[in-house]
Amino acid sequence: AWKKFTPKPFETAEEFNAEAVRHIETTLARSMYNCDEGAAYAGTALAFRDRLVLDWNKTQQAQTFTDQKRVYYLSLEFLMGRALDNAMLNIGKKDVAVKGLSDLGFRMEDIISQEHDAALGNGGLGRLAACFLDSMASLNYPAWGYGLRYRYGIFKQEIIDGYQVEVPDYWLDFNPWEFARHDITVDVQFYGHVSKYQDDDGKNVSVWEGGEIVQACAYDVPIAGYGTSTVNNLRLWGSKAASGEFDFQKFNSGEYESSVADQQRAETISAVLYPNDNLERGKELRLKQQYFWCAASLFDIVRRFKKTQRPWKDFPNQVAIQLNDTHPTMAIPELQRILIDQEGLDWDEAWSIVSKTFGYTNHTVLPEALEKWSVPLFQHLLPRHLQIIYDINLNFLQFVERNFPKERDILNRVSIIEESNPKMVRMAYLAVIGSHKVNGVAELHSDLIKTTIFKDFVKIYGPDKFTNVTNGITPRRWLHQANPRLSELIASKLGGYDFLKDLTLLHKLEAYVDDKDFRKEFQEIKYANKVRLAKYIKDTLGVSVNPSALFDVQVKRIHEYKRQQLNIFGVIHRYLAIKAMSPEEKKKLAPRVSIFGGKAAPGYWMAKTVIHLVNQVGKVVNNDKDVGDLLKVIYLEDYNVSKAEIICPASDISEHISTAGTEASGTSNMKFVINGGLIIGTCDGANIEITREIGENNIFLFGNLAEDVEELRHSHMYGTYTLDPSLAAVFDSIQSGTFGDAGSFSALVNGIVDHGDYYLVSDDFASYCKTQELIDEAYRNQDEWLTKAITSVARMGFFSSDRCIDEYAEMIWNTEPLVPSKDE
Ligand code: 26M
Repeated sequence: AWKKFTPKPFETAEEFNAEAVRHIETTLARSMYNCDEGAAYAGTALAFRDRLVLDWNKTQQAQTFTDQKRVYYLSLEFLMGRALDNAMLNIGKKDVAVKGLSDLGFRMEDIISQEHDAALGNGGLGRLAACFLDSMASLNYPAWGYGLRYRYGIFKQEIIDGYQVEVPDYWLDFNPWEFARHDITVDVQFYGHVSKYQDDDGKNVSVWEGGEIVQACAYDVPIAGYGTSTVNNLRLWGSKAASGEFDFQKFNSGEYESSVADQQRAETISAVLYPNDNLERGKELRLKQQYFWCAASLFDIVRRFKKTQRPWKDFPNQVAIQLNDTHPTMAIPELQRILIDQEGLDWDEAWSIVSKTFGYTNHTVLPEALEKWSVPLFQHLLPRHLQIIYDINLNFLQFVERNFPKERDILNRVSIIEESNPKMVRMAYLAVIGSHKVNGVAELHSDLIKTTIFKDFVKIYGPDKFTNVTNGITPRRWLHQANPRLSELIASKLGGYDFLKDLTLLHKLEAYVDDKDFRKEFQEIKYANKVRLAKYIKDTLGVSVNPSALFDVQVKRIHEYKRQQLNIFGVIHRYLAIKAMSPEEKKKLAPRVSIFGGKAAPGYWMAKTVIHLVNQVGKVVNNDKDVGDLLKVIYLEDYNVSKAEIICPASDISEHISTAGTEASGTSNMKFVINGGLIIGTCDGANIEITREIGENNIFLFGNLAEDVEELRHSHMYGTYTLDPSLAAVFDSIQSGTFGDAGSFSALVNGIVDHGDYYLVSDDFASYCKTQELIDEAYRNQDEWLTKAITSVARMGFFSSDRCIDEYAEMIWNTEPLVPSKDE
């Protein structure tokens, strides 16, 4: 028999070093003689990984043994960022490693920054999935993430001559956080045709035959909880040619090249993350990715369930599957297919199981983002699933007809199949019909989906199928890791770090809002974080910014609805005002640094034009002697999770200024406020609930309300439309060539002047500029500003992703935590 392996985890700096050096010399086969920061990172990561893996194995064993209901979070995106600092926080012993590394001549900060970001996501949706994994593990929910193991994450952004250039993100050269499970594979079928047979009992059976097989191979990533020994699993699927398919005959018959080509075609499925965010493009490879991942995940989930030998009716009591947007909607017809074609259940029995298993989270109401797939493409790629979708639709429409016999058009409106040319499968409708709960991600958004895109479905199913779970963020990464000094200050007042597990404890900080020492320390921390960002700006862009200036930050994906154009037009307005000021007037103005960052989808020309404009404005403003320190405009290259961890703690004001009703929630708004920054924002998404929590005196709101947007748009088209005069002056300066070739920006300007100003930039411009002036004024009173910032931090307890996960568990998943036993 095997002897039980008892690990000797390091306790001291010396013991840590011994482990790290052992890994560098043996696991990596490197000599300590030339141990650089990369090797030191690897040694550190592997030393902590050893401790993680033991808890991981125990957690998985305990979950199998108790066999309670598990949650499966299906997401095409997990925007994880770096893992080492998070692993050290969750495992403990970071202090030991800091000491050990310093004995070897390294600084922990440098070692941490050696790691490549795991950037398997576009933006908010992918980062939300990462925060949810952290919270599910920290709260001890038996939960799995399922995703794709992209070889290339979101592209890296370079700014060259003021333009975005995309560079591939090959991130897998050294990744100590994944474990290839070469023994865990699933064969996934594509193309082919469906044949009908009668079985011995005369029952019709459909068989999906022919086509090609691609193999899914599991790569597992441990997800450690904070302050618990629970370590959950994130399973990412990589694609490769199936062994049966990889035709060795071809080798022997001289078709070596075509054989390798087949293999490469299979590997293409998991090669690259689609870089769109809130835009649907209907590409075949994207549908292939979706089905590949859904089929592999469902096979895995069903395989695990079948090991329990329970009857099928128990499936929804053992399995909750959450769909992160419509991207995993194929999981619905796939489970129905498994149950009827492979397990022999009849349709109704199967459908009752399927529709109790899934929950669907919607993240957008933008019509251009709603997924639709053409029926001919579907027919070609997934013929059996198309049949099943038609049957789901038929049953559903018959149900609707019975309940609404007098309504003629409702059937057309709610049909999963859009009767266009070509016909389209509406994935959001399929997701609603196949799920027992549908949720939006902030109150306003959850209300909006009930009155717009899913209005008819509220009538059909009643309002209880629709609910809200307002987004949140993990305080571990976004407070403690990103802002260790602030976290330490809070802990010193609250008597420890319990607030990292129960963020509502922050409310106790309000008692210190007048405490002199506390205020001073709080302010110093903000200043130090700004100094750090200023240094980063100097090092990367060569521009000096004054850390005492007001740092005004907008970092997020570039999208017209998020209105970076409103921000940069406001900056130009400010620039023109400064140019017209007397020296006395200038003295009264608070110096400002306007900081932008974010990626544009590679094919999104309008977004790329905005990036170009910001860079051109920066070039002019930053070199204008009349302006000096009063205004600087910065474009930070390649905004990602790790950069957000530096930027969020360093803002005075951040901008969340979407056209009302368009930003489902937003989550960076929460990250900025919890780090002691204030917000300028519209009444949109989670801004509304942030205002409710922190108080309207502590936020700068402006602009039209969601309920008025439709009418305003209508009046642009059919009424008299006058451009805001200040905005007209901004456009005049752009068009006179102040910021380089005016032609480059004409599409941007004309979209507002001539083409309906869909995002209401002109309607909100005056109120935006006015509010920016209020901010200037408020910033002059540093004492009041500080009070606002501290009060806001104290009132942000609601926005922890731990609260979200408990709400999902209670309202949607019906699951309980599995608290690890002490001796484990
Ligand atoms: C769709 C089709 C093809 C390729 C990519 C996509 C796609 C990818 C990402 C579509 C949407 C994607 O993400 C949308 C997103 O990030 N939504 C954001 O979700 C956050 C978390 O709920 C919210 O806070 C944001 O308001 C919302 O915009």
